[in-house]
Amino acid sequence: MPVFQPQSDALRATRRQALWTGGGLAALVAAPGVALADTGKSEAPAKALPAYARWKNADAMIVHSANTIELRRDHFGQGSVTPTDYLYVRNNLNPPSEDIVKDPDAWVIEISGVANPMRTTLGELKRLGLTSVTMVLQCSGNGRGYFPHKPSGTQWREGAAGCVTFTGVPLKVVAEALGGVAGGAKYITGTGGETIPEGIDPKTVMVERSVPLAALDDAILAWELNGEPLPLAHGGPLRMIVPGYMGVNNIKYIKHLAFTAEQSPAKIQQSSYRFTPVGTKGNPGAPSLWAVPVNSWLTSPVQQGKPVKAGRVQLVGVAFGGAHPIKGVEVSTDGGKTWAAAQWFGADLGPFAWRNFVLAVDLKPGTYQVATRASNAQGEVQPRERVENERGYNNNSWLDRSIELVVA
Ligand SMILES: Nc1nc2c(c(=O)[nH]1)N[C@H]1C(S)=C(S)[C@@H](COP(=O)(O)O)O[C@H]1N2
Ligand SMILES: [Mo]
Repeated sequence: MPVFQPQSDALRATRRQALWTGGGLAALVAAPGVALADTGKSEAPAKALPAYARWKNADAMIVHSANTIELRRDHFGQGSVTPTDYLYVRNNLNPPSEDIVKDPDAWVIEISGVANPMRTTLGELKRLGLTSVTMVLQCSGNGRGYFPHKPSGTQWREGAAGCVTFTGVPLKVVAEALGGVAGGAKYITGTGGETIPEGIDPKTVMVERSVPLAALDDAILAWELNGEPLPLAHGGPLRMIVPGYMGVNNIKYIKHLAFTAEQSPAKIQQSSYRFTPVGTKGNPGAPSLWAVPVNSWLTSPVQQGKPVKAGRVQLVGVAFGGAHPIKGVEVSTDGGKTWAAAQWFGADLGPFAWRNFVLAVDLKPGTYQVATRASNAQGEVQPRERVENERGYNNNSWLDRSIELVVA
């Protein structure tokens, strides 16, 4: 039985980190007893990976807590797909026991809101159909660490995101096999398989999310990640995947999938993951964290303060269009005064994937403010400023992610 440890806001608040200083942050975290600028509290030595994610690449990850693990900005690499041991982890509750991935085909899922509701197994789902999608998986709080009002929650920088391939059955095929979606359904609602402790109103902690029925065109029930059985850390044995939607909508260890007339009554749907002005609580009337916004960031070189050799420099990064395909990305070395189009490199893995880009520049010794700005097929362009909001969601400001490059 997993031990229940809800991540209270108070708990998370104590984990706030010092202002980002590139490699300097790692040094701070690694040094015991260093006082951090914004809390005055001392941070323990770098935390170890939790047991369920021990196989992650420890050098590549920042362990904020047992349930929040981020990829370091200088470890994104230059491949088109994020290796599974480099993919961030975010759990709202402790994950279920590792036992549930021992016999994946035996996993039971209940499907309702169709003409013929039923309980079925992963083994049976595998007989229905097969598809793959490569897509950006990103936490709504990615970039929260830049918000000046210090929203509660993990102070992610760039690394609560990855581009990965999920394989499974199209949800549409499942719905058709069960006689079609019931009349009046407006949402697809998925329920996570975590054990809810007794004595707590399940609605306050359960991970149950609803997305608009339109997502049925692309949604899948997935059992493979990057060509391997889906590990527990990423929602194995079975996960609902909703390409183009923020991380939270991709329900891990899904045990119930329902086509519903209303959105889930769970707190995580009704008031958490809502976009509200600073000082205002989440509420059902506020926009839900669904669509992924257009975004990009430099991934190399990003060692702030560590000089780069003068001459030819390859500026490398990732760019994605979010809910719409990526169209272009520009790079500035003068803090956004002038921009130059970067080149794509690597594979184009479809409308929901990110793409790697490079711009070769000749730099004389000096200090440069390097920024990247993506645009998508919908005509949306990454804004200069973040849109302030209470919980620090959806940061796609190019200014926040710009870096100071010292060339010597
Ligand atoms: N069952 C369940 N599904 C979940 C979560 C969770 O806590 N429980 N967290 C969500 C959030 S907030 C994010 S950002 C992603 C993280 O996916 P990852 O850990 O595979 O990177 O899973 C989502 N799906
Ligand atoms: Mo998230």
